[in-house]
Amino acid sequence: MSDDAYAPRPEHKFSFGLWTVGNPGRDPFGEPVRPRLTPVELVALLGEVGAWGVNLHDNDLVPIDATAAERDRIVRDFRQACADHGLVVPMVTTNLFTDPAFKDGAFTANDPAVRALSVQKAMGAMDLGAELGAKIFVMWGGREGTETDGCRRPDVAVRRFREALNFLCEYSIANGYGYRFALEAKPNEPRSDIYFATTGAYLGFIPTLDHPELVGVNPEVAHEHMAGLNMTHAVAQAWEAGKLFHIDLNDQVIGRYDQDFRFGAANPKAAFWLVKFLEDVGYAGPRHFDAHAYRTEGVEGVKDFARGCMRTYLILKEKAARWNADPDVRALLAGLAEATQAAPGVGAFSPDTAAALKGHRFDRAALGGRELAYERLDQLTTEILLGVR
Ligand code: GLT
Ligand code: MN
Ligand code: MN
Repeated sequence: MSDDAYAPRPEHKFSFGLWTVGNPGRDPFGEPVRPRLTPVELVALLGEVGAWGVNLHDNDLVPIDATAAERDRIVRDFRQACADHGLVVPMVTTNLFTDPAFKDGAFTANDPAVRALSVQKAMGAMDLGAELGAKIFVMWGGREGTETDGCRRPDVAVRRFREALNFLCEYSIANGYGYRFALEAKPNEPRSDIYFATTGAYLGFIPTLDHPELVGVNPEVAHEHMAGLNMTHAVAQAWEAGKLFHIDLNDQVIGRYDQDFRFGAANPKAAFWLVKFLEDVGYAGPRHFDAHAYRTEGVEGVKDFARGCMRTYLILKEKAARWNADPDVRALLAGLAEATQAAPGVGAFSPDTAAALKGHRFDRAALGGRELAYERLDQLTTEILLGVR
């Protein structure tokens, strides 16, 4: 086991939500196909497959109607299970989408009582997470959206979301919790349209908050793909802005239903570019797999699913190192970085640099005629991925 190059180790920071390995296989057309494991049993399963962390919604662990005494007993048993199986709780979140009270959204709902309940529930989840040692608080606004835009003006929803988040940032500060909030975008499902449909939308929203330094994003592969977008580009923009606070790894075919497939299952090349980016820049946060096993699987299949997510990540990490070291790839990249004709640099603006640049005569036809060899570059990538290089 330990000489397996693709065996998960704690330093890889692989985590799973209780709701991922705990997914019983219900879909809109069919009943559950797997037994519902308890949180303690799920921790044991994650320990068995070699995960490092377990994430949760408040109600994945504590039922929404639990008494204070029940809550305390459940939390005590869960902490003990985490200690027994060597798991940490890096991230928590709150479920603001399952209960019918949230059918019109939570922080953005029209009823002020629903908005207040949502903030109250989020505070409770923050208390719970702090008790479990979590420092990342994910916010996925699954019900923050519409079927008919007659119900509210969308800019009002943005303001309501800001007000709630500002309140919760202050709550974290007042209690010394040290949370970093990670906003997770999704374009649709379960609402017809969800506000802040993409990671880019959240990156534009964060600077308008009272504590932008506490707030970043949690991009998810499937959610960017549902919007027809390039996940690696979204992640790169978040990273470059210092806002990649968490990441949800899974897979999704563009144009299909909300699939939440095992990481790399549908688009291995896109997964490769993503892993390569995360490893090249030295992303040091959790690698969270927000996915679930096919509905054909039982408990053993759930373990296969979880092991597969981590194993694929580590295989792609090895392929990325191979790509970076490949002499033909390196030669192509070095050639591409070379200027083919003398030209003034751009650099910092000054009247002199601007004048030099305006006066320079470029051989534009030569620039347009240059062959870039991206076909060869991509074929080399494909051959590395297919294992013949
Ligand atoms: C839900 C959703 C995920 C979110 C989770 C956090 S819950 O399963 O599909 O993408 O990350 O609330
Ligand atoms: Mn999802
Ligand atoms: Mn997610």
